[in-house]
Amino acid sequence: MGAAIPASSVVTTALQGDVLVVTIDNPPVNALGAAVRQGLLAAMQQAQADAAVAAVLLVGAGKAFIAGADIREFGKPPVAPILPEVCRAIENLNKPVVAVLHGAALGGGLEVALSAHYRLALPAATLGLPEVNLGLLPGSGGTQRAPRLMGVQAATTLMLSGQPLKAQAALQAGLVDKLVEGTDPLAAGLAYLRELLAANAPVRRTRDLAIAEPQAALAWLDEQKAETAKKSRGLFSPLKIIECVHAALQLPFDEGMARERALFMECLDSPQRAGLIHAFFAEREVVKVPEAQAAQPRPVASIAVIGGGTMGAGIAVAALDAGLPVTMIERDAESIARGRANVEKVYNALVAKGRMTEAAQAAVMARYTGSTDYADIAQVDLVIEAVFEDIEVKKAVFRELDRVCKPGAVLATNTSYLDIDAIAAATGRPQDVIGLHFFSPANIMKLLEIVVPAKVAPDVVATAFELAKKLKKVPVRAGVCDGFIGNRILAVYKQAADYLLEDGASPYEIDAAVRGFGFAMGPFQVTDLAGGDIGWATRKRRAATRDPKARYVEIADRICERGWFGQKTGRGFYLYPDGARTGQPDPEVLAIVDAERAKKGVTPRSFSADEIMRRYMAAMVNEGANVVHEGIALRPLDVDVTFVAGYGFPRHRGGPMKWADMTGLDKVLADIEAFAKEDPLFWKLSPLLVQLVRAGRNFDSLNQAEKS
Ligand code: 3H9
Repeated sequence: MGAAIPASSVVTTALQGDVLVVTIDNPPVNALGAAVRQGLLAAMQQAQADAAVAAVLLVGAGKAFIAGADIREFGKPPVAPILPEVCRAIENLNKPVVAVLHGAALGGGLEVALSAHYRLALPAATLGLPEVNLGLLPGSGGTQRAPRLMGVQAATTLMLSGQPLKAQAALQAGLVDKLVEGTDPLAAGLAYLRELLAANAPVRRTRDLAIAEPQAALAWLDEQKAETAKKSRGLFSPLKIIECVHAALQLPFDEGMARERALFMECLDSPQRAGLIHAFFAEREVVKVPEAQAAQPRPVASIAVIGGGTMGAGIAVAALDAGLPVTMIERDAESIARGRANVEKVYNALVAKGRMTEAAQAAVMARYTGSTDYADIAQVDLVIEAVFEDIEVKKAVFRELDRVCKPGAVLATNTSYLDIDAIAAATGRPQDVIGLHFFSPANIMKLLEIVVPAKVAPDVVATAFELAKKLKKVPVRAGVCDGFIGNRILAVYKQAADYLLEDGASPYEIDAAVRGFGFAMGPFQVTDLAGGDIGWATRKRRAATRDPKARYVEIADRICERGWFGQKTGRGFYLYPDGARTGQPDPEVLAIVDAERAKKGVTPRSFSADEIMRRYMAAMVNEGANVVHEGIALRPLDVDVTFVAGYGFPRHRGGPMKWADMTGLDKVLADIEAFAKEDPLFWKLSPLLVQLVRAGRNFDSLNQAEKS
């Protein structure tokens, strides 16, 4: 710590009697950027040097204590002092240091608190080490100090889950010393410090504590290692966290810290860190759309859902869970009963699992009304239509809504691919009509595509984004086209998978390659889960408009013709004997595939997992580029969020466009050019991809350009 450190505006100090109050004030969440680290270190030097200081109180201004390291700094050259050094200075101070936690104390923020000698929490505090969610590990002593304070098992679980603890749980776990009522951290902190000083409380360094029952802890940790390797499915940092805790058990504190630092740097350098941090920021950028920034949302205090099928019921549950009253409209008494049963089924399952009480279920269902009469929704603020996917049926519903709904009500359709401009045109108020495309099960899946037709008013778009927040969804703005962002791109890479199948890869090889990349399921498993009949119906509907020159793979049709629709019929691309949920390869399917290849005159060739993924991803990225180029997605990051939140794309790869950036756009382009030699009609380079490669730019440059 040699050179003098400049005073900073983000960390201020003030003497209150003999207590030096050190306030971290770096909105919005007091992240530990370089200036904060410098300020904290300077404050410790000041406290050490000033004889008038008897003790130090660390307090966060605003809503958080400290939400962690400044994530924006990762990947850039480090600026001194690094956080472990700041934490060491706090811990080494010869005067008692108290941290008072009133909001988020996360990651490096909690590590600062663990370096203090005493910790006080207010009820709203949340304490966690969520670094694993960013591909990292706690890198400022968290892996060494948390086990000393709360034991190996609780600390490891905290770090591997990334889930924060509420104040009460943190108190029980030994992470904080005291919990007091109140909302004023400064007053509470000063009162606590006074108590400590009155009692002559000593400096108490976490580093000096011994870890409880080290032998048992070591044995438990070894078990966790195998378990974690299985559960983390290729994730890099969870096993590194275990290694750090091992070091905490087996090495002196300073050596443990050195080990933690080395492993932290490995995580920092990993592509998974880059992917996960991209996903973190992208999820926060997607809400920044022009309409939501320009207009105020309309108030939404009540909702109607038209249609009580699986989708309508899921949407109703999502709205009920957000505390809204819901009226569901159905055709007749029988359909109302079915819709209500679909909603109740969700809550019954929660009650059965002990995750909801019957009284809570009754309270939620009291906000739910079923009706056959559109007049009952005349006063609702927002309507979501979820009826059969047929444009004429939907137009009829919207004409009815136009007739009954109050002026200014938002009229939304949950269509997956129909033309929302045409649906809006069926009403006399197209400015109020918008697409809200939920994903099934709608009460669980995070993604909500907000589809913006030509004539919609900006405040209706803003209302949709506000609703998404209330429903705890991840909203992505999409333009009108067949399939919007997600299903449009899916159709293309599914086609690439079908071509691979006909050219020589088995469905099982393709699914395994896709799982190996990090998806939970491959495309043929997804078809079996969703029901093969759904895609079959779409293909039949589109047969008349299909380009006769385009390659069409009939294998899925052959399978559907046999009534093999996947899990629900016991067989599809896989066999599901006795209602099994995991499929087994089916030799008869392979025979069908062989027969189709023979019919088309295809001599099957083999594809490695890498070759499969190159085609699969190239198709996804190329169509993603088209979607951005046409303005269907605002930015590449909107495509990324769509796939991570709605299509099982591995979060640690950031999304398809981030994957392409990390792979190199020139490489993706060269692949597409090579594939185009076999099938130029399918493999048409996206103009945006060509432009970017020519300019030596990547997709992220478009994300950044939109920000400025
Ligand atoms: C770490 O600490 C590593 C150390 O162990 C070792 C170091 C050596 N940095 O989420 P919100 C921004 S790793 C920079 O919408 P909320 C966020 O982008 C870190 N910026 O609010 C957004 O900006 P904008 C471990 C950050 O109230 C704004 O703050 N910590 C950071 O819904 C508001 O965020 C974490 O992983 C940050 N650390 O939720 C915690 N955090 O307005 C990450 C937020 O421009 N953060 N921003 O879009 C969170 O979980 C939530 O932000 C939090 C607040 C719960 C705190």
